[in-house]
Amino acid sequence: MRGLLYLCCWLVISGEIYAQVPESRIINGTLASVADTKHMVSIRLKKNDRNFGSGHICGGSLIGPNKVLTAAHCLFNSSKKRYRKASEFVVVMGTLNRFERNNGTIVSEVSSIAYMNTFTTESMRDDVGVMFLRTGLPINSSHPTVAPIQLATEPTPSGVTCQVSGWGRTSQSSLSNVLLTANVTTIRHKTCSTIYLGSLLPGMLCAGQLKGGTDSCQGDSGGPLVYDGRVIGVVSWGYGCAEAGLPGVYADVHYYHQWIEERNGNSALTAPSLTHLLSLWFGCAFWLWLRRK
Ligand code: 4AZ
Repeated sequence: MRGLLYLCCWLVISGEIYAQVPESRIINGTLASVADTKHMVSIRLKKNDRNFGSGHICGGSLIGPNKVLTAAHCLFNSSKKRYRKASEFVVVMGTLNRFERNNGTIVSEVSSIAYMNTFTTESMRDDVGVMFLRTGLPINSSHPTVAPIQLATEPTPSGVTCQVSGWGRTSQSSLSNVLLTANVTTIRHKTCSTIYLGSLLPGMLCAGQLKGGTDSCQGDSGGPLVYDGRVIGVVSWGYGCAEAGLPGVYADVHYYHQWIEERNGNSALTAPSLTHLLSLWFGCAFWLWLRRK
């Protein structure tokens, strides 16, 4: 009983420290290979990317020529408590070093975004989103360093080794310049529920190493967890990073695959812009004026 009390105190205190000094890292990763990470994209805020590479906020996975899978929380501006506009982002793919831009690098504007509208930052429930690119992968031509990855078609077994990749924080407590990959093991939902008590919801998948030391972290969010050549998870949250007994939590791609597949970028739910509405209004007014008696 006493032990449990100490554990709770420790969790709360270290949580407070973590909240103030984000101590995070794709921890214990190795340099990624192009062959294994052609689907990896860097999601950036345009306003911070004037120095190419410095606007990186999240990872994502190319899942179609123009379609990127990421986390809903990557699309959310938590200080303004609203989702960002598609025009605030730029997506970069095809280079391992996020500051490098060469013949293989694709830099794309974002035409639209979609997110599960049940996502909340408090619960991290349904942390899934997609982005549609203006300049995606050229059709009918193979690209040396960019290729989409397929979604998981079956639930992932527990106890299997997967790879998580990203430009997220390293042990130096800053973002990584180069893409890193780490091996993590999937953990049974039931086991992980006892670790995270009420916080582990359906649609969440845990992976890590129970001894700690290897994990995804801040800046890796939205990025892929890959098993058997398919994306099975989206980096979402965790209690700190790489702490022993506290695995990373991922949005379960198989759980959300129908929603992800159904998004197609021409959502009828997209609000018409003010300029569209105004031009429609003036058009009608002009037509009526022409037809006046
Ligand atoms: C984050 O803050 C975050 N250890 C991402 C992943 C993990 C923890 C935190 C998993 O974006």
